[in-house]
Order: sequence, then C-alpha cells, then structure tokens
Amino acid sequence: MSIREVPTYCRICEPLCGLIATVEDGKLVRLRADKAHPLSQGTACPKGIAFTDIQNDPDRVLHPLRRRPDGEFERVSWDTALDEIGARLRTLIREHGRESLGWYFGNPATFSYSHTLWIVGFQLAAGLRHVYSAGSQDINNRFVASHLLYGSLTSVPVPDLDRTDFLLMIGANPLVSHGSAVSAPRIREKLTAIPKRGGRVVVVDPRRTETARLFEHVGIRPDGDAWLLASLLHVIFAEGLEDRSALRRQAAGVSELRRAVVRFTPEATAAVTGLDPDRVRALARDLARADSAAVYGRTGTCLGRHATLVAFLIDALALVTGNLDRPGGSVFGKELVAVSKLNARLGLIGYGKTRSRIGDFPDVLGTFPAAVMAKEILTPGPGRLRALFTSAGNPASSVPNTRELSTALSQLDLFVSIDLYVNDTNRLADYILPATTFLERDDLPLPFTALAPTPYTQYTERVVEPYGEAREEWQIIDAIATRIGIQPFVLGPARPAGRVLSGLRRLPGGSAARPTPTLLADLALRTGPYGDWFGLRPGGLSLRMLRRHPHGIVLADAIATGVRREVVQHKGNRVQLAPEEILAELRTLSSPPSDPSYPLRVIGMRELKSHNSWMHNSELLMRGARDHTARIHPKDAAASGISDGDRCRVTSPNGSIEVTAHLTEDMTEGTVAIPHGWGHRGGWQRANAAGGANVNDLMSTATTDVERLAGMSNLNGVPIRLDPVAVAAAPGD
Ligand SMILES: Nc1nc2c(c(=O)[nH]1)N[C@H]1C(S)=C(S)[C@@H](COP(=O)(O)OP(=O)(O)OC[C@H]3O[C@@H](n4cnc5c(=O)[nH]c(N)nc54)[C@H](O)[C@@H]3O)O[C@H]1N2
Ligand SMILES: Nc1nc2c(c(=O)[nH]1)N[C@H]1C(S)=C(S)[C@@H](COP(=O)(O)OP(=O)(O)OC[C@H]3O[C@@H](n4cnc5c(=O)[nH]c(N)nc54)[C@H](O)[C@@H]3O)O[C@H]1N2
Ligand code: SF4
Ligand SMILES: [Mo]
Repeated sequence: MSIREVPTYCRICEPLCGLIATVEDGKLVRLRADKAHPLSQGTACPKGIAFTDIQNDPDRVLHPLRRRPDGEFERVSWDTALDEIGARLRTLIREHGRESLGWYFGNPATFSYSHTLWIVGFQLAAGLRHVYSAGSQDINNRFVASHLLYGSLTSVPVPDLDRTDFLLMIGANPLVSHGSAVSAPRIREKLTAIPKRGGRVVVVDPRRTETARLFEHVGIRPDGDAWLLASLLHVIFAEGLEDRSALRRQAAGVSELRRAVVRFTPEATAAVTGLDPDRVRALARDLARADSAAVYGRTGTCLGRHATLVAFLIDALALVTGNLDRPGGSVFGKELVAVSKLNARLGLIGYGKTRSRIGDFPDVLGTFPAAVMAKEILTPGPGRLRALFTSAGNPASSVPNTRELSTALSQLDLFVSIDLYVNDTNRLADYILPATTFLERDDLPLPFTALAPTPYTQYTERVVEPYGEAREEWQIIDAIATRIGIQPFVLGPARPAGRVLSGLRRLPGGSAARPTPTLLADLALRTGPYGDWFGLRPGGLSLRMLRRHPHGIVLADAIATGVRREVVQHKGNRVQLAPEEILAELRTLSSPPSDPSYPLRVIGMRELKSHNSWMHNSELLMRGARDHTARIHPKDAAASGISDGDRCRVTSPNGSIEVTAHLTEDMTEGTVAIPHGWGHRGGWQRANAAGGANVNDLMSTATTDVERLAGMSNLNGVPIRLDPVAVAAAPGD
C-alpha cells in the first residue's frame, strides 16, 4: 500500500486555502488544512474539507454519457462520443455556420487556468459569438465599471485590508463567502484586526449578516445602493470634504460628477434607501475624514437594476475621498501574468465589440448576458443558437427564469456538457463528458494574485490521477476543435493573436506545433510582472521555481501603490469620473413604481455549507437537518399569516416557489432572503433528496429586466409576495 501526503490548494472559492491531500493507492482518502501554507496557515472551511466527498462521490460521472431517446443516459466510449459530436457539429456548421455554436462556462472554470485558456482559444479560433458565463450573474458590471473608469476592464481595485482605517463594505458577506474579488485566506482575522487597531468596518446590507454582526450594520433597502452612494458623494462635495489634490492629480470629469449628484440629498434618497439622512451624512463625513478608507462591494451590489452604476460609484467614492491607489485605500494589485496589458495591446477581447442578437447588449470580455441565452435558442432567424456546450456550469439553476431556459435547452439541435455530475442543466444534454476535479489537474491561480491584499501564488501538480475516464477540459475542447478543423492557439499568422501564439510553436517544449497549457502558463509567468525573464531577473517566477515552493509563496508584503499611470489607459492616465453612460444613468435614476400585489423584495444570500448549486451531494455538508428556507422578518411574516417553520409560497411577477419560512429579526422589514442553488433535479441523489426550490424561477429574463450596460441579471431586490401554504388536513381532523 502506498500512502502519500501531497500539498495542494483548494479551488472552490477565492482564498485558495492550502490543503494537504492524503492519497492511498491512487485514491484520495482525506483533505486537511495545510499548516505550512504561508497565508492560510492551517485554516480551511467545511467545504474544502468536504471536497473528499465530491472527489469520491459514487454519483460522479466518470465515463462519457449519451442520452437515449427514452431520456436515460447510456455509457459510450470517448471516441464514439467525440466522433458523433464532431459529425453533428460539422452538419450544423455546413447548414447554419459557426455562429450557430455556443458555449456557457460556469464559475468553477475560473479556477482552472487550462480550462479558461482553452475556452478563449476555441472562442477566438472558431469565431464563436454565442459565449455566455456565470459572469452576468456575478461580476461583469465590475469589469464594465473598470472599463469606464480606467479604460481597463480587468483592473479591479481591492480593499487594502491590512492597512485600512475604515472599510465601507457594501453587499458582501465575507464571513460566509470567504471573500470575493478579494483573495485573502483568514479574512475574518484581517477584518477583525481593523477595529482592533482603532479603525471601523461598516457593512451595508439588507440583512444583518454574519459579517454585519461583528461590525457596524447599515440596513439598506435592496437595490438602494446607487442612491446611497450618490448621496454620500453629494454630502462630500456639498461640505467640501473631497480630496482636491487627489482629484487634481488623478481624475477627469470631477465637476460633471459633482453636478450629477446635486439632486441626491440624503433626504431625497431616504425613501429608496430606507436610511436616516443624518446617518448618511455622518457616514459621508467619517469616510472622508478617515486617515485611510477602502470602499468595497460584492454580489449584493452586482445583481440589482443599476449594477454598473453602483460599481462605478464605489470606486468614484474612493477616489473623491483621496483613497484610490493609496495605502489603506482601494488599490490595484499586480497581475501574475500580464493579461490586461496583453489584451490592451492585442485588443482580443473587450467591451461592446459586438452586440447580442437578442436585446442588443454589448459583449463583456467576449460574453453576452446569460439571461438572453434561452431567447437566443428559442428565437428563429439567422444567428440562432443551435448547438450549446456547457462546461463547469449549471445555468438551469443559476440564471434567471430557469423554466424558460429548460424549455430552450430541450430544443437545441445539440447540447454537450463537460461536468462532474448530471446536474439540473445537463440532464437535458445529448452528451455529458466527464471532467477531472481540481485534484486531478495541475493549476496556477492566474486571475487571483492581483486581487490579493497580500500577493501570493502557488503551483500544484495533480494530486491523483483522473478517476474513471475523466479528462481535463482543455483536452476535451482540443479534441472537439480538431474534429471541426479548428486548432485553438494555432491561429493563422494574419490574426494578431496568431502572430503571438504561433511564435510559441518554435519554443522548446511546444511539442508538434501544439503548445500545452503548462507550457503557455510557464511562458506567461516568466514574462509576467513577477517573472524571471528567462534568467534576466534572478529570483523571478517560473513554474520550476514555484515547484520548489509546494506550499505556496508570498510575493510581497502588500500591494504596491502609486501605480495609476500603469493601470489607467485613458488620456493622461486620468480616471474618468463622468463618462456619458454613467451620467445618463444618474440622470434617469428612478425607482420602479411599487406594485401592491408584490409588497416585499427578495434578495440572495450564501450559506457556509453550500457552494452555489454543486455541493449539496456531500454527506459531510448535508449532515443535520438542512432545509432550504426563506429568511423573513417576523412582522412581514405576520402580515402574510406565516409562522416560523411553516411552508410558504413566494410569488413574483415571473414565477412561484415553495420554501420553509425562517423568521428572523436579522432581516430588515420588507426584505426576504433566499439562497440560490437548491431544488435539484439531477443525477446526484442526496442533492435531489435535499428538497428546496429554485429561487431563479422567480427571476425575469425580459430584456427590460436585464441591466443595460453590463447585461447583469436582476436577482436582488425583485418584488414578491408571501402566502401561507395550506397544509392538507389529516384524515379525522
Ligand atoms: N438568485 C441567484 N442566482 C445566482 C447567484 C445569486 O447570488 N443569486 N449567484 C450567481 C453567481 S455569483 C454564480 S458564480 C453563479 C454560479 O453559476 P454556475 O457556474 O452556472 O453554477 P454552479 O452552481 O457554480 O455549478 C457549477 C457546475 O460545475 C461543476 N464543476 C465543479 N467543478 C468542476 C470542474 O473542475 N470541472 C468541470 N467541468 N465542472 C465542474 C459542478 O458539478 C456544477 O455542475 O450562480 C449565480 N446565480
Ligand atoms: N459558502 C459559500 N461561499 C461562497 C459561495 C457559496 O455559494 N457559498 N459562492 C462563491 C461565489 S460564486 C461568489 S461570487 C462569492 C460572493 O461573495 P459575497 O458577495 O460576499 O457573498 P454573499 O454572501 O452572497 O453576500 C452578498 C450580500 O449582499 C447582500 N445583498 C443582497 N442584495 C443587496 C442589495 O441590494 N444591497 C446591498 N448593499 N446588499 C445586498 C446579501 O444580503 C448578502 O449578505 O461567494 C463565494 N463564496
Ligand atoms: S474558504 Fe473553504 S472553500 Fe474556500 S478556498 Fe478555503 S477551504 Fe476552499
Ligand atoms: Mo460567483
């Protein structure tokens, strides 16, 4: 018997905690927190530990599956699956062109550099138009705000947690989510250290969350953030609290922004935010006067009706108070590989380069809003989406109006999914191709280093060989591409990307003119901001060097500041505070008229032992009486005739679901919180048995309900009503 202890890192969520895997005869038997990881230092959450259940799950898909006419799946060989998919694709391309092909990639794709690279390679080489991702339900507004402010989509400032005196946190719950768009193991300690050193943390959230309980809570009404931020700016300008010297040095459009927020007095916005004007004024003053302050917003600010405006105002507030690109403020991390620069030079993917056929939405980094995907499948005409691939995604659970999407998916000419499971989406697929788990592939966390207040990285080899016949996504994508005559990363020399990438073929290690992900990663790393430049910069990074640090490596004590000139691509390297798109949003900002039939609003929330839709099959995480509940304020429950523990019906203009009522004064009145990712119908038995409902049945895909600038789905602040569910009387009652 061979037993090995292998250091690696968790790729479920963004802190990327160090793990030690115990492997016995090629099988994973245990995961535990890695004490030798320089930042996570022996911490990991229940999900990371429970990944053993996923790795060894008897419900995992370990062989290619093909759907039979009766709807059941049968096992087929890889060759059969790939050849049949290839043949069907060639027919579709002949009849309808490559624009009939599409891809949706989900959240776990972000955690695999090879998967992401090969999707982009395939997209560019095949000229795919129909590309969708979890981003339009998550973070694309943040990228568009950065595009408007800095002329650089992928430059996202992070709160300088270790040095800040004042953290204004809006719509984020890092005690449960462990931080997002900020990569920081042990984030709870980083946050609690702020008040310990005399600073403040203010949490703006309609629910008194696990995070809000530890700090100061501002209980805003859902989707009131744009109004609150505009009011904070209003007070700061009106009282002359802005940092004039920072504005002179860093910004353009100051007076236009100042004028645009004139009408947003705290009194004028109180009805929308639900906040006392004096409290808003005090918050503005305290923020402006703090020695340093960081303003940070996450999914709670991304899924409302004004998501891009909100993300924009978050950074504008940091800049106006003199806290952008400054220690203790909102700061720009250095990328592990120079994606932003390379992209700026080659112009490969950007914003608004093309527009969607349905709804005329601009693309964001080459993707369209997932909310229009169903209509792209259902609407006849040239450019109709006919063949869809999903990889590491469960859109029938995660995007709005899941009933519409399920109907659409069953009308596709071809539907292929690359996943670990039969999930709520690919149960409708023609083929399911088994992917490796993160423990079965090598990895380098490309996008996360720039988001880390203490920059760090780690390279990991695969910990176990793939179980069954699982393959890495890039290999599957490559195999499919080959069958339709496309080679990702070997483009014609006429295309700018082709020129760069074809150069790689001549490098040692690029076997048979086809670079591997590992080769590309090494090359990008070595020529990146931390790279060794093939020996020109001793001590710099290469994969070889990272292999010598299997527990990970800290790259700097803190994020370097004073980098605006490198980050901001606009004229004179000035941050644009008044782009027309934003001024127009501010001019027209008005809250939708309230409809008495839907007096309450629903928002999302995350739970410690769930991860989006895909960890409900883990025994460890599902232990105890776990139930899918709606968190409701007791007064709202009473008004609807509902008691704690009752089943209740939640109805929006778009749909209706049934969940269990959980009464709690943590909710602000008028707001109900329901987690997403429940109500399963897949091939995962424990998850199916867990019950619950799909909250996204309540959400709308009407193009008027999709945020205009970034195509964000509206998943927070959606109007609902609550009704008791009549319990059938027992016989004899
Ligand atoms: N109402 C509401 N909806 C939401 C949200 C919300 O707050 N409220 N949040 C949104 C957000 S932020 C996100 S990120 C999305 C997530 O939306 P999606 O990414 O569409 O869905 P997930 O639930 O993350 O499902 C991921 C799938 O990937 C599979 N998987 C896991 N690891 C791997 C792997 O290594 N390789 C492959 N090939 N497959 C893998 C899992 O089995 C699962 O089927 O949901 C969004 N939806
Ligand atoms: N345990 C666990 N961790 C996760 C995940 C998970 O599913 N489970 N998912 C991962 C993913 S994909 C992501 S993107 C991150 C997300 O990371 P976070 O954004 O930190 O996660 P949430 O807990 O959803 O926090 C969002 C907060 O916004 C609040 N909110 C809702 N609507 C509004 C609003 O209109 N205004 C304001 N101000 N607040 C509002 C909610 O009450 C909630 O507390 O978490 C990641 N980590
Ligand atoms: S917080 Fe948990 S799920 Fe996230 S990386 Fe760490 S161990 Fe993994
Ligand atoms: Mo997400």
